[in-house]
Amino acid sequence: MAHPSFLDKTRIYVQAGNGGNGSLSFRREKYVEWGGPNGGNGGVGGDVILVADQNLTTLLDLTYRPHFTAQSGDVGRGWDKHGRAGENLTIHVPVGTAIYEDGNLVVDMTEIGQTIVIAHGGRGGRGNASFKSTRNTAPKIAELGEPGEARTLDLELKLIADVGLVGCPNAGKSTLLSRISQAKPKIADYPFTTLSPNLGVAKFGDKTFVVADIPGLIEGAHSGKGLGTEFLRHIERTRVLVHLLDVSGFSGQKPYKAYQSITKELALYSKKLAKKPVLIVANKMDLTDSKDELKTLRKKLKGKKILSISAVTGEGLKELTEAVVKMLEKAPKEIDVVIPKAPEVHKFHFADEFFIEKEEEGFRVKGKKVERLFSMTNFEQPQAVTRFQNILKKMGVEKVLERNGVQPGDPVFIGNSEFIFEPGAFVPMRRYHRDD
Ligand SMILES: Nc1nc2c(ncn2[C@@H]2O[C@H](COP(=O)(O)OP(=O)(O)OP(=O)(O)O)[C@@H](O)[C@H]2O)c(=O)[nH]1
Ligand SMILES: [Mg+2]
Repeated sequence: MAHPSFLDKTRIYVQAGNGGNGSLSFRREKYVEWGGPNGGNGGVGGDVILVADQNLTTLLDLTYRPHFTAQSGDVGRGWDKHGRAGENLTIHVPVGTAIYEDGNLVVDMTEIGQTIVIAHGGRGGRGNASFKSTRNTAPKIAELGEPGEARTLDLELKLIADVGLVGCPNAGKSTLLSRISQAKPKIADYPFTTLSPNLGVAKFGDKTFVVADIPGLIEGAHSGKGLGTEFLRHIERTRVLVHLLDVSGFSGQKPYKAYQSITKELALYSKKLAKKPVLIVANKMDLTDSKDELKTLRKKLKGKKILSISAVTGEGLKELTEAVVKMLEKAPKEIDVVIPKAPEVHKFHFADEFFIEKEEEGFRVKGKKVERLFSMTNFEQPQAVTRFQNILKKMGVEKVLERNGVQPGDPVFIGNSEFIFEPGAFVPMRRYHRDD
């Protein structure tokens, strides 16, 4: 099970369905000149949903087709007919995929069948029937559907291997992998032969385990030296590490020194790595000086268990796989805890419903409620504009703007539109276009 062109990162674009527009319609009946309003509501847009699927092992399918759009809701119609909801769109990702947006972790898809709505469909706009009141018995107002959420997501699939092979370049990691599994990694007598991780499935008796062979580590790997960091994260989720040491003396580096520097690198990279159970393995025992070097190493490591093998002749490999299986039986299963991110704190946060930001050219009103109200208002309808202005006023947007020094005539931005501030009103400057 070799992964020669191992692919574990991709970017996708998801767009939830827009809500359908509400309908503006009046009953027309014989003998009744003006019937009541009967415009139905628009349907809600479909969500984009992610599901962790154990049958997938790469992100390849998503790379070929990175745009995903859920269905929009239908528009409402006269005779109180509501629009149909848009269908959800489900995207399957491999178990173990981490989802990021703007560099922040959104969710870790670690469990089989784990499901998350990653982009919410827009609300359907209300039709004019639902605006009927005693004060306004013939409302000429219908909301637009709310646009569905759109997100750009970075997906990262961490290799889920049981065992991570670590060691200096040239220690014989790839050779070992090729001997205990079907994998056929590149092997050569120079450092950094392995450029990206190789996976292999090893067996002992009826037990199997997945081994990840990563590029050799050097001092400073945790801070990006060599090929280090890029690949250390691949072994962060392994349950056991095999630390391979070249004891032949040919490398020029003493095995104990190599052991120390790699152990230090792992600890500097993450606490998680530092805590993993490690099996120390001396390799290249077929070479002449190896026995002496191993003796010295044993002394320095004072009683720590060290297995000795030759990845080339196969000596000691059975004992090695057996020891790994035993360690895996004892090692706890990885339990991933998803820590929810603390919500971002904005500077001018006055209320949950909205906040004001000073921009170069004027002020911007932000916030879920305000932005939703904005996107669902049809600015072609005078009654809708009045309603928009009234709601902003009731929410206290005007007061807060004034406290921040807004003057009559100043531009105020909401969503993709500009308004001119006047006491008691936000006068829309430009027509609002759905596709701006
Ligand atoms: N004599 C002898 N040579 C070995 C043994 N294991 C590996 N080698 C040799 O050591 C060299 C490096 O082996 P690799 O398996 O490529 O080493 P690696 O640790 O994967 O190296 P990088 O990928 O560069 O980090 C090759 O020439 C192998 O043939 C062994 O047990 N005995
Ligand atoms: Mg290698």
